[in-house]
Amino acid sequence: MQARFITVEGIEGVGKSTHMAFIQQWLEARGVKVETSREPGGTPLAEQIRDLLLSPRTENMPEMAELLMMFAARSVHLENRIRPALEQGRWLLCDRFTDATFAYQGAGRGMDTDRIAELEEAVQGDLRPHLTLLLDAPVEVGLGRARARGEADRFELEAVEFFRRVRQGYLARAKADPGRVRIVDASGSLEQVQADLVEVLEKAWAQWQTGQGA
Ligand code: Z5A
Repeated sequence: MQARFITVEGIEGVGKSTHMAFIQQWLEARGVKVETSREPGGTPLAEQIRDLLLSPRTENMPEMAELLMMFAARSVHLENRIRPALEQGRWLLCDRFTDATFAYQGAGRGMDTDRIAELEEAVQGDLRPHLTLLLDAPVEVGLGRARARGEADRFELEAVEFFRRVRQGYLARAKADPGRVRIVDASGSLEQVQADLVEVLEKAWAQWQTGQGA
C-alpha cells in the first residue's frame, strides 16, 4: 500500500501527544512502518526554529516573522524528512502541520488566509496530508489539561479568546475538507477518545485497502 502522511491536530491539551503512540501502534499492528514527528520541528534544524518560536521572550515577535518561521521550519521538515520517508514507503504520523498555521496564525492571530495559502503552495507544492485527525474539545477542557502540566510556552500564554478562535478555525478547516479532516471528540475519557479514533482509522484503512480515498 502507498505510504500515507497522517496529521493530528487540535488546540493545546486535547491529547495529541497522548494519542500519537496509540495511532502508531494501531497502524503498525496492520503491518505498516510508521514514523512519528511534530511541527514546528521534526529535524535538528527545524527543532532549533521551534525553540525560537516557542520560548517566551521580551522582544516582540512580529506576526509575520512567526508565520514565516513556521513555514521555514516546515520547509526543512518536508524536504529533509517527510518527502524522503514517503518516497521510501514509510508512513509519517505528525503532531500538527499546516492546518495549525491556518488555525493559529489565520484564525487566532487574524492573518490573511490567502497569504497563508500562497505560502502553503510555495513550500509544499501539492503535498497535503492524506488524513487529518482533528481532536476537538471545548477550550476550557484543553487548556485545563495543558495548564495542569506546569510552565507555559509562548503560545500557552495567550488569552482564552485566542484559543476559541483557533478552535473555530480548526472546525472551519474540517467543514471545508471533510474527506481529509475527521473530527474526533476529545472531551471524553482516554478510552472513549481511542474508541472514536479507531472508528475513523478503520474507515480510512478500508478505503486505502481498496485504493479509494486520498
Ligand atoms: N503552532 C502554530 O502556531 N502554528 C503552526 O503552524 C504550528 C504550531 C505547527 C506547538 O506546541 C505550538 O506551536 C502550539 C501551536 C503552535 N501552541 N501551543 N501551545 P506543542 O507542540 O507543544 O503543542 P501543544 O498543543 O501545546 O501540545 P500539548 O499542550 O502537549 O497538547 P496535546 O499534545 O494535545 O495534549 P497532551 O500532552 O497529549 O495532553 C495534555 C494532558 O492531558 C496530559 O497530561 C494528558 O495525560 C491529559 N489528557 C489527554 N487526553 C486526556 C483525556 N481524554 N482525559 C484526561 N486527560 C487527558
